[in-house]
Amino acid sequence: MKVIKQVYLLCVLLVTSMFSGCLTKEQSHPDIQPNKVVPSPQQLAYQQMEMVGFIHFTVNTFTDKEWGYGDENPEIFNPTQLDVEQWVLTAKAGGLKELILTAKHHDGFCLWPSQYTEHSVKNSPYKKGQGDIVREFSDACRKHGLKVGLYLSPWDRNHPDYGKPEYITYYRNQLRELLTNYGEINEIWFDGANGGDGYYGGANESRFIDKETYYDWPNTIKLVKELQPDIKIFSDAGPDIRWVGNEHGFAGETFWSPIQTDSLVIGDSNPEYLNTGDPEGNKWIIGQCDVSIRPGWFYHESQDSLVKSTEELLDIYYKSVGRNGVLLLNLPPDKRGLIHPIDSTNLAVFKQIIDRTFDKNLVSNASASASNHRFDHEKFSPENVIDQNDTTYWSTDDNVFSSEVIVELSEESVFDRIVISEPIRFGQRISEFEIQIEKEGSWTKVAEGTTIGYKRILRIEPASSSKLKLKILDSKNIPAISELGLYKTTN
Ligand code: FUL
Ligand code: CA
Repeated sequence: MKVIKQVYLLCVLLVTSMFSGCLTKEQSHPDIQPNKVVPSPQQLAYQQMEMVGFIHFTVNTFTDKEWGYGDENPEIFNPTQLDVEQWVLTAKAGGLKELILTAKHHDGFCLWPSQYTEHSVKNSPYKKGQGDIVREFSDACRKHGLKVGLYLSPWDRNHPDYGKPEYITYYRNQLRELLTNYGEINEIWFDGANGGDGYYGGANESRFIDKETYYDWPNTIKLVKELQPDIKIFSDAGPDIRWVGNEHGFAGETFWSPIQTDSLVIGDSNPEYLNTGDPEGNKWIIGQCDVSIRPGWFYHESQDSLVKSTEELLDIYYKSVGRNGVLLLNLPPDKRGLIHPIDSTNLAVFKQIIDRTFDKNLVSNASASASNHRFDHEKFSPENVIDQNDTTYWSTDDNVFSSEVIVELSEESVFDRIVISEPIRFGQRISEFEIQIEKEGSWTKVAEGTTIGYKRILRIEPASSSKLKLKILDSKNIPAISELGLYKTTN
């Protein structure tokens, strides 16, 4: 009897140990507890695009204006060499993963033959009134693997009903057209500029609306999501993507993705607040840094000498993508319907420099250690920050909010760019950090910062060392780092 019991116990032990051996890392060590506010999978995919583009094109291109009054004769819209593939290929060569077209700007002129207005391409000489630029654009984007975004200005200086409830019906009818007839739309852009003087069907007057109530945004947002469940909605206040409070393409040095949306009104937000975000925010809303490659959003020949240089574009990149934002760069086609060669050249060279800079991560063959690592388990090992895999991460034991990771390179190397990422699927956590390098046996601080988020890129003077220390000084939750990369710019 005793022997049987012993054999039985042995079997039980064997089976349990066999099973625990089979347990995946996942089951034995669950991931860290996410923050209350995290991005949706759609937002995560959007953030990973890093750079997207804008195409501002309408009657303004032909009148040399930035804001059309709404009284333009559709016959002036006559791009003789329009080539949407040229736009898309230019954007693609520049590393942009999505393009957003101004289907309708404040002048109310529609680039598609909307059935609800005569103020559109159907009354222009373009393709003898048979053209549909939204169709051409969305087809070309998809053909070349870019996501499609559309801008539909809420303010309409042409429409006679602007300011009355009837206009909201008109606006929603147009949204319905755009979001049902053109396939999958990845982003819709709601501009905050609203109300003022305009043509308004011949009334030629000023009309002002109540920003809080006029558009009934909650129902418009509901309609958009019904029509396109995975779409991301941009406005200054979200709900999926937000403005960063300026049109220079600069996110704040401190930049939290969450913001407090309870009392936010679309079209009436506080730029300073949007520029830093809020660690206590109740919603994750991606920061999108919009900027034009030229001084204006629309093409003006007089600005051909003022196209942003590759150096300016690089600075914008570091202040947007490098600060946990997504860069939205505008490329305005000219009267022919083509992006000017100065713009496309500067953009392409910018992208080549980015690619060259971030081609070789100096941490390959490095090793990493940390002052604390969660459960001393490999799932949270400091080695995970140098494995060049976004999904693996280092983290600390519960209640350890400050800690440090040391990366030791296989040989002394020169670097001037440091890239750090948090695994933001668990939320944004780190609020203060510094970087030190070892030089002749002692540590020197070379960079410091507050937030990290999806990606933080630090530009430093070229430094030569074989050891680097990332010190997390403060964090809103136990810290986690998915990647740390070191690079050297080249000429
Ligand atoms: C602003 C608009 O008024 C500009 O014309 C442009 O479209 C820019 C992206 O947003 O609010
Ligand atoms: Ca990793």
